[in-house]
Amino acid sequence: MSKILKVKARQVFDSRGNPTVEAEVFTKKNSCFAICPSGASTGTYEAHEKRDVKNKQYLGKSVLGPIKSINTFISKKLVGLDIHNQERIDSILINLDGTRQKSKLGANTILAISMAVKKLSAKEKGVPLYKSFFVKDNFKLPYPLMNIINGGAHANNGLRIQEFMIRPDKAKTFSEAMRICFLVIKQLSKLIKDRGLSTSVGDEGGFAPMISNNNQALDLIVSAIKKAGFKNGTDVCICLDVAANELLKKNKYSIHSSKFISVETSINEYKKIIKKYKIKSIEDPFAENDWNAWNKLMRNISKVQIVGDDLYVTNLERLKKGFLNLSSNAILIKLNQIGTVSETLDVIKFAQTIGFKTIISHRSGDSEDTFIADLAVGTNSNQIKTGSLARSERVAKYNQLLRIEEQLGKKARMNIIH
Ligand code: 2PG
Ligand code: MG
Repeated sequence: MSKILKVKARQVFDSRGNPTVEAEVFTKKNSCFAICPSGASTGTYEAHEKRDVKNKQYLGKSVLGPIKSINTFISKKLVGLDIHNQERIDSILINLDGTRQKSKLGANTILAISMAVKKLSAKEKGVPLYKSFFVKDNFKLPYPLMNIINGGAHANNGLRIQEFMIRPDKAKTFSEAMRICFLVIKQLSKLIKDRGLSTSVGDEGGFAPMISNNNQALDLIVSAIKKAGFKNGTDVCICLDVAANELLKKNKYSIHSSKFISVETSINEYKKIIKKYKIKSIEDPFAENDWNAWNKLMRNISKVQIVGDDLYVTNLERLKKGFLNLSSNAILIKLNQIGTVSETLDVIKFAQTIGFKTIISHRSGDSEDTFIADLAVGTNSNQIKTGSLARSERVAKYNQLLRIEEQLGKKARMNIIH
């Protein structure tokens, strides 16, 4: 047993320059800190992110209230607890809040502590973080879902789809996966420049050229894959995050163009682009309450990974509903959608039991914290979505996975993809 001495929080900044919570937990000999990320295209059912909305010093975005809660009464409640008893600590935090969506204390307040506790427990045991989750051996590296063109709420180019990603399905090692993505991105950069467009990047490090048509973006990616010497659909696969919550109006969607069309017509359009561009994964193809649309899509297509993000918000109850409704075959996992490490692990375990692929994800507002890289390996998650090879807060996660791969040495294996 190793007792918590104190918890200290401070306000730091995320990759969009917004204030966020950093919590540092101390035992007698050690300390660890963790930083909470923040989303832009958030789901209605996500746990609450608490900010000082009335404090105009930081335009209502500061987190001085959450910091104060941690430094005063929350710290007191945790002092003396065993750092290795994550579930007990998390359940105390959940009960201290006592609301369904953690609206009293804020999931950002709670999660920063929960992650710091997990890190410190591993440090006290002298094991790397990835070895402190439920996988104990045969560790596998996740396939990167690299977001190389940004649109939607993450850029201001007018692209309807939020994330255009590549996944290097044929890579045999994580380093090779990185090399393949690197080569495609360099080609894409050239192609964008050749068209006289800007190669500046969006919130997640992907290019954000001023194009407003999905197919134009997809054509660019197909050319980049080819120019890099790979085959689209086998070596490298195109994956999308539509973030369709943002594209819904009166039961109609404007996913494929600015025109709002029915679910049935949207599905037909999906079928066309899946075929034309050999798309292998689509996240949030429809909105968070449109369970029927999700089910229709699942029954109409095959061999495509359908990922629930805003649909499930890393929430066990919603995942169970989606499973019974045949809504998807994969789930995106974001710690701050639910608010504690223990609840996140429960969702991952359940998802894996029902045969869903688990994809660990960053948020569009993120930080140098690399917790999710270890989480992906330590939970045997098939994929990780953490932006492009640009912006240090994104690259930091990939670099951590390279370190883990090196540590595992000959034992390192890639996860299964299909
Ligand atoms: C998403 C995420 C991460 P945000 O929609 O999947 O890419 O974006 O953090 O803005 O919700
Ligand atoms: Mg998403």
